[in-house]
Amino acid sequence: MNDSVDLRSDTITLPTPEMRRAMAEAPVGDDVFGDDPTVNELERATAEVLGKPAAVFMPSGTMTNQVALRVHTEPGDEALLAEESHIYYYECGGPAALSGVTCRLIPARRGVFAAADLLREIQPDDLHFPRPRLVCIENTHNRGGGSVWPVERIAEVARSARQAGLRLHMDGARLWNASAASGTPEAEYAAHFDSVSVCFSKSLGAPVGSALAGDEEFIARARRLRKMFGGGMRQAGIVAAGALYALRNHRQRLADDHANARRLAEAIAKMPGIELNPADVETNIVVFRVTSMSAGELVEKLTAAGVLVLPMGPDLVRAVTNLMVDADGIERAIEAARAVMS
Ligand code: TLP
Repeated sequence: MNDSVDLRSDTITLPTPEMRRAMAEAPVGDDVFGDDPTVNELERATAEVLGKPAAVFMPSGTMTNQVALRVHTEPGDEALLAEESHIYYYECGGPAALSGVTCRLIPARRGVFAAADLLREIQPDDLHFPRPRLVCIENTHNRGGGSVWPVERIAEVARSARQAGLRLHMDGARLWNASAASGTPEAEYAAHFDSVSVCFSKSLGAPVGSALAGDEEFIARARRLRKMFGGGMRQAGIVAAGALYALRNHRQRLADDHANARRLAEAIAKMPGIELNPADVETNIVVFRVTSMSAGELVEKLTAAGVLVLPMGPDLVRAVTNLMVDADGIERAIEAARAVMS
C-alpha cells in the first residue's frame, strides 16, 4: 500500500521521525505504580489543555469512553446520545456488556441535536423506566461527517441535561479538529462536561493512546476501572511520548487536513453519481453518497486505482484526510475518482 493515497481513516498514520525520536528517548517507569514520568507529564498536559483537574492515559478511545460510562452509571441506567454515535455504533455493544446500560438514541442532524430533542427523550421519573443518567456528545461527529458541535449548542444541551439531573460525557476523539475548525479552545468545550475523552491516535497522528479527563474523584475511579478492564500499562511512557509529541506539535497542522478535505469534497461533489454538499465538510472527514454503483463497488474500483477509502453503508463512503496525505495526494485521489466515476 506504499504508493496508495490512504484515506480510510486518520488512524492509519505512522509516527514521524521526530515522534519516533521522542519515543525512543522518553524517560519511563512502571505506570501502574505511578512511576512513569512521561505518562505523568502527558496526563498533566492533557488535563491542562482541557481545563480539567486530572486525566488518565489509556490504550484506546473505546476504553476511555467505556470506562467513563461505567463510572457515571449503574446497571439499568440509560445513556442518551445521538443516533450513529461511536459509543453506540462502533464499540461492540460496550454500554450493555460492560456497564449494563441501555442507550436511547436521539434523532440528530449529522450527529448534532438541540436541547429540545434531548428533552423529548428524557423519560419521567417512574419506576417502570430505566433511569436516565448520562448524555454523551461526540465532537467532532464521525458518522456525521466530522461535524462540529457549536459551543452555544453544547451549552444549551448541557443546561437542559443538568436541570434533568443528568451527567455529561464528551467523546472528543477529534476534539482537536473541532477546535481547529471553530477557533473555540478545547477547554471551552470541555467546561460543559463532567468527563472528556480525547484521542492522540486519530488526527494528531500518534501510534497509540487516548486520555480521559475529569475531576480528581472521577479520575481516581476511572484509574481503578482501567486496571479492572486490563488497561494498566507498565513502561507506557514509550507510547505516551508519541502522544505528548503529537499534542504539542500536531494540533497546529490540522488546518491542512481540513483544507485537503474541503478541496476533495469540492472536486468530487461535481462528479456524476456522487451526492455531497461540500459545505457540510467542516473538518477532516468527507462522507458522500454514491448513486451510480454500490459503495462497495466504488471502494473496490478506487482501491484498484490506488486510493483507499471505506464504505460506511450500502451507498455511503468515507474519506478521511490525515498526516500521511499532502495536497498532491489529494489531487491524485481526485484524478482517480474522476476516472472511476466517468
Ligand atoms: N474511530 C475509528 C473507527 O472505530 C470507526 C475511525 O476510523 O474513525 N470515538 C470516535 C469518535 C472515533 O472515531 C473512534 C475511532 C473512537 C472513539 C475509538 O477509538 P479507538 O479506535 O482508539 O478505540
